[in-house]
Amino acid sequence: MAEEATTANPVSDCLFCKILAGEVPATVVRETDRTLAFRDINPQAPTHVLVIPKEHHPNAAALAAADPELTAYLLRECGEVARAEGVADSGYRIVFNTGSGAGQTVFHVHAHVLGGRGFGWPPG
Ligand code: IU
Repeated sequence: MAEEATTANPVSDCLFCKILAGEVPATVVRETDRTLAFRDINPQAPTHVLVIPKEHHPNAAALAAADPELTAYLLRECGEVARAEGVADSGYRIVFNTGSGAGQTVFHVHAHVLGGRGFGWPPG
């Protein structure tokens, strides 16, 4: 890793803020000054990487409302991860579960970048 991950406003009981602080382990695949990308511990596809901003925002809508530029940056990083993982050409899925009813379990916004297999629609 190029530098120690930090957040501007860490939330003490947030799992992903703990990953950013190095307090919880993660397999990091890419890091920039604003984002961290790491492998999901319970992968749902051959490629399953989570991309998070270093700033804590609870979900995608909150991030977009607070910082549209960082939202675009996060999406661009998803594309970079897909390219680095070799799934950009075959197609991949970016998922933001938003709210517990949609399956969100960690309330620090994260994009799931899934690839390496086919995907059905509608999603499960
Ligand atoms: P969700 O969209 O909030 O459900 O996604 C949270 C993800 O975080 C989920 O896929 C977990 O497998 C993943 N995860 C992780 O990668 N590392 C961890 O230490 C924990 C959960 I706890």
